[in-house]
Amino acid sequence: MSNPSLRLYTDSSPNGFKISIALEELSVPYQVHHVRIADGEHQQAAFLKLHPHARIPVLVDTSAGITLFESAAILLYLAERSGRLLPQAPAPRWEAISWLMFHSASVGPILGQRVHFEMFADTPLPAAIERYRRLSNEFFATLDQRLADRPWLAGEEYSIADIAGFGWTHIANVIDMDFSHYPHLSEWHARIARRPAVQRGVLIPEPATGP
Ligand SMILES: N[C@@H](CCC(=O)N[C@@H](CS)C(=O)NCC(=O)O)C(=O)O
Repeated sequence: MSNPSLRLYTDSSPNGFKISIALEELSVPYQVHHVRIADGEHQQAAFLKLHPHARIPVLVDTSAGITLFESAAILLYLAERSGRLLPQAPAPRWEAISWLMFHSASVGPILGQRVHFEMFADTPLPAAIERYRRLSNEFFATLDQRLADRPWLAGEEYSIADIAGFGWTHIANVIDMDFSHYPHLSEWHARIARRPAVQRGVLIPEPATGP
C-alpha cells in the first residue's frame, strides 16, 4: 500500500486519543509518529516546526499540504474532510461545535490543572486542589445534566464532541478519578467505551498508564 497521506504525531494522552479514536472511527489509513513527551521529544527542533508550542497532537495531511495542531481543530478538519462525525443540520452541528469547544476551553484545561495539583505538584496546595475539584465537579454536573435526556452531546448523533469528551473521561478512569455519581455521564462514557473504534483508538500509540 502507498504511504498514507495522514500523519498523526501523538503520545498516549487525552488529547492524542481524541484523534486516534476519530481516525479509527473514520477507518482512514494514517501513519503514527510516537512523540514521547516523557523523553522531551516534543521539544525537539523537528517537532517544533510542526507545533510551535510543543504539544501533541499534530496532524499532517500531505495530500493537502496542511499541518494542524489543537485537538479541536484537528477533529473539525477530519469531520469536514470526511463529511462524518458532525451533524449536517445547522442546529445540531453548532450544538456539537459548542460542546467541542467546551471540552477544549474548560474541561481539558481544568482537568489538566486538577491532575497536576493532585498528582504531580512538589508541594501539596490544598486551596488549588479544592479549586480544581470544585470546578471539575461543576462541569461533570453540567455534562451529566446535558446527557440526561439525549444519548450524545449534540443530541441523536454521535460526534466529535463526544470523542473530545471521552479523551478526558478515559484518562479520568485510568487514574481512578471517580465520576460514577454522575449517572448519565457514566452511561455515556460506557456507551462510547464499547465502540470497537474507540477500543482501538485508546491503544495508539500505546495504552495510557497515567495522564
Ligand atoms: N489544547 C491542546 C492541548 C495539547 C496538550 O496539552 N497536549 C499535551 C498532551 S495531552 C502535551 O503535549 N503536553 C506536553 C507538555 O505540556 O509539555 C489540544 O487540545 O491539543
